[in-house]
Amino acid sequence: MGIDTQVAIVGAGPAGLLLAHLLHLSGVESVVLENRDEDYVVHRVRAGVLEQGTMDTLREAGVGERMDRQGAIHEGIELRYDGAGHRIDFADLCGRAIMVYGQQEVVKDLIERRRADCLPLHFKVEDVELEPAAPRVAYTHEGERHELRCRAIAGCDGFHGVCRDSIPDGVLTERTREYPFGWLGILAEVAPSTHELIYATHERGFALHSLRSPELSRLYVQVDPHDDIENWPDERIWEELHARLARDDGWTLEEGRIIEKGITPMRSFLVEPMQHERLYLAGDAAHIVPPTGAKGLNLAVADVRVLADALTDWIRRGDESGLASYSERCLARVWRVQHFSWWMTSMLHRFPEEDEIQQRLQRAELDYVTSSRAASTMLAENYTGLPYGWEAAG
Ligand code: FAS
Ligand code: PHB
Repeated sequence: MGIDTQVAIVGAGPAGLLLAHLLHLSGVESVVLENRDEDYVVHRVRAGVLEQGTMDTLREAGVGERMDRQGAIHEGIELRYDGAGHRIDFADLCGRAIMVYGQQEVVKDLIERRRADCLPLHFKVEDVELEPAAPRVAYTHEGERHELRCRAIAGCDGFHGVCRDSIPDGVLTERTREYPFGWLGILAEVAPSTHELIYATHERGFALHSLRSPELSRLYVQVDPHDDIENWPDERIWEELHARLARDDGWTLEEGRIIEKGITPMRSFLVEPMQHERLYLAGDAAHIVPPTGAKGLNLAVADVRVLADALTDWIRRGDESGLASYSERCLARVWRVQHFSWWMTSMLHRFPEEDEIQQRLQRAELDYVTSSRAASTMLAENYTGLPYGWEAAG
């Protein structure tokens, strides 16, 4: 039976687009299918922090030039509580850094490269159906029904996609934890009031001051996950940010016009395994982490690095061992990142049902992390991202 492409990739987020590009660099053909239109995909405001490994991956793949020109290298973050700031110095503690560069910019760079390479990327596809065993993907595009016969399918369609759900019941084990809070995120037209990210915990709740550019600030406050954004006029958002980010030395937060705001629920989620037949899940299609550790996008990159190598070894060299161990290799990192994201979230958020002991335990953890080199090194090396292959180091 003939095939129409070697790999069918469902989803044009960071996972799908980067996978397509890495496969192309290895001489493996793919078709990317996205159900939204391009404008939606390139304007969705999401992650903002790239780990050292993600930076290196984009540079090595030849799609990091604008990131290096427009992104900002950060060598630390601040933890803020009780009116005092405590810097976690990544460069000193682990010799690595992060890059602040919006996820939508990464997606734009990857789409631009896909176009420049004249490779198939279809937006606004509908009714995607897949058969992991065939393998084939059927979809409707511009009013016509199509079928893609392929060697493998990459499910990169995010948490709400169709790929994970196309796996029969009983194959996957789902692990999930819902948190009793969400994040209200804003994008504000104001120069950031800080040069580095500030993670603040306060009796009123968590707050984060992140950045997007010299003119754009990205900020978050912890809210009830079922709250409605209509209950949050701009004035109320700024009031909470001022209170939760306050520092005793007179530091001030500058306000600006809010051009985007929304509430995101918070969960830890993953499936085991991350594959079935010739369908391989990557990124949010396979796992979700609370954004406190700035890991979601970076974990997607780590998955597709493994998947691109494994698919190339099989398709180009007939070596299927990488695909056979795909889930096991990815899940070692996924569980480490799940733990780190849970740990950062638990240390910095207020829990509705928490008691005095819980609060004192949190404070003890924060005091230790901000005073012990060993404890702050653990935070630094996880936040900047453990080296690829760490999981195999044993
Ligand atoms: P994505 O969800 O990005 O991409 C999946 C793509 O598949 C989408 O374009 C979708 O339209 C498409 N798709 C879905 N169903 C389809 C179908 N049936 N057919 C075809 N295409 C389909 N992570 C961080 O590290 N820091 C953050 O601050 C942060 N903030 C976030 C805020 C929000 C509101 C959300 C939802 C997530 C946030 N994340 C954050 C996590 C986020 O960045 C993800 O980890 C990252 O987008 C993962 O990339 P993908 O796996 O490619 O999934
Ligand atoms: C962001 O800039 O959007 C961001 C940064 C750090 C996080 C989460 C989100 O932990």
